[in-house]
Amino acid sequence: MDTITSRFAAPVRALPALGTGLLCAALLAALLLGISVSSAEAKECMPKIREGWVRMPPGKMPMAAGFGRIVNPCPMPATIVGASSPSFGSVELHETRTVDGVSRMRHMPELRLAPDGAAMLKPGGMHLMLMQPRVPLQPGSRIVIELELKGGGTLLGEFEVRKTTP
Ligand SMILES: [Cu+2]
Repeated sequence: MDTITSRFAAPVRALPALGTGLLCAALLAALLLGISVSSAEAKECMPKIREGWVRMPPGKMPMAAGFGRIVNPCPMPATIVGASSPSFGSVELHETRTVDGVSRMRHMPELRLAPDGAAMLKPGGMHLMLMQPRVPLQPGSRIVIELELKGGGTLLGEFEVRKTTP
């Protein structure tokens, strides 16, 4: 009698196990399809502007350059597609290149940051071209520059005005 009971009991015991398996499959599917979950996490992770500074232009030049480091600590790539500042009428991302011994600047329509990557903005390389100043630049003062990210979102950076390269 005992043997028969256990024979019948076996499939019954198997049912909860099957149920757990289905639940696991459902969870796995939710994880695999959980694109909304991962993008919500990605939105919380944002690139950051570090050690921002603005070089005081010589004399009364109507433009200045902003430098610093843009770091992307996120597992997703990020692309900077624009820049602005309350202190300037126009801000552009530029790259300086020496072609045939002549230093030239070119407007960069976008700057891509790899996951866990960084971009260095420094004299002689990439920089933020700050044009049409709305206020006179003072050494030691701070300027806010906003970088626009592809797909929405902005990065706020503080840039200290300095007379020379640190
Ligand atoms: Cu420039």
